[in-house]
Amino acid sequence: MRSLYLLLSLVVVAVSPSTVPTSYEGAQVWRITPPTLDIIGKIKKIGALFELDFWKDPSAIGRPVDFLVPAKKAGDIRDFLSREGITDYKVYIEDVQALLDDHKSAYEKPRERSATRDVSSFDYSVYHTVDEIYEWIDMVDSEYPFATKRQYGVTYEGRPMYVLEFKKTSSDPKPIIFVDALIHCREWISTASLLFIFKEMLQNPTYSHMMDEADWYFVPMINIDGYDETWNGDRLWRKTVSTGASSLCRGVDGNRNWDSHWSEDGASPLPCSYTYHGPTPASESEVRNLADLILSFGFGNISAYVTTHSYTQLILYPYGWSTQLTPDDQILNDTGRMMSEAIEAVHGMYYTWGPAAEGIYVTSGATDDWTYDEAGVKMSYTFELRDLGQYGFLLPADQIIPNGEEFLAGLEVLKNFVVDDFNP
Ligand code: 0X9
Ligand code: ZN
Repeated sequence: MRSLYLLLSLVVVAVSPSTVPTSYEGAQVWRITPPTLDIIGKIKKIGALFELDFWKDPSAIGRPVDFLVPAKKAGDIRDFLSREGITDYKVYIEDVQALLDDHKSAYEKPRERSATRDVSSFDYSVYHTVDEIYEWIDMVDSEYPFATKRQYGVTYEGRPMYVLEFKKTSSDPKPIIFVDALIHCREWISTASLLFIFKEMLQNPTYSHMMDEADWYFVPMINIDGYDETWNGDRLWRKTVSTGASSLCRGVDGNRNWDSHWSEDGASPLPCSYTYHGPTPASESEVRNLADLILSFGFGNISAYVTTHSYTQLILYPYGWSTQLTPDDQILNDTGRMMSEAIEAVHGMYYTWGPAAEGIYVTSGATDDWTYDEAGVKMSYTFELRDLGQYGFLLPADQIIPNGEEFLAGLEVLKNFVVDDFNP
């Protein structure tokens, strides 16, 4: 009886949304830079065994792997590493909870100051809650006649999902550029930097050509339920919050759930995994509704798609599911390099570019492979924004604007390419 009660309470804990902030007391982030394929294999084994949250998955020789080590697993992981002969690892983030506390106090204080409510006075140097971002969407919609908010669905928990359309009148057709953020809800910089970027496009005369020459569609928050969870429960939540009927753990990795080589390599069939691909392709309303919205433009009618993540400063393009290259590899590579150069010229930050499976690791069911193959978007990119791991997902708010400035320079290059390439 006692064990049945224990089991039931475990199930309740595992599937119910957090009501108190998740504690990371004693947790650390460790980094291993694997020198051999054998060590990469061993790291993967440790990951599966300890159900690790990889902040950066094992990929290639010499590429750092970051993972969260909860206090209660630290001893066992250390023993396992030493048994496997892995001694060369370092504690990369010493105290995750202290970093979380710093991060929290930094974003809570200045937010109280932003009292005025319009696009100009909105505070772009801090992170914003779900409701504040909804409010920003409304402000853009009401202040700019060529900006329209459109609802394209509801989330698992019933929140409205919006895309902002920026379509200045013009006698000639213009290329369409689609930008999204926050499919992984802990990657706050993705939305924060894009709010700043779209404000610049709207208000800074230097960037007015961005919306004169292209029509833009912007989804500021894909995984809205998860984002709310990161503000009110677990700051490091990554997945959706859906609950599978037979599952002990909630959530699906949105970037493994797209109907493109779904459930192949680089995605997990295990519901408790951080990279769980879900029960069926596009099982998540967040993915399904966005896919329907993209398809409503018609195959091949979107010129560029940028899905925004963090971290590690990468510009990735298809394919992720295989190391096979696309027929557009050369142009994706050249434009990736030019974006990287433009980004570096702003604040000296270096972004690596390349096909996703080689540039990072094999992943199936990701957004960019789907937009490329299924929606016919030739210029499909995944941006991984700052940093290189010092703060990881807990990037301090004072980096939002600099990160936005460099990302904007990258998007300007992409816009120039699609305008030149446009052939309606
Ligand atoms: O694993 C992911 O989904 C992405 N990294 S993250 O740290 N933001 O979670 C990388 C995806 C790479 N694959 C493709 N772009 N296809
Ligand atoms: Zn991500």
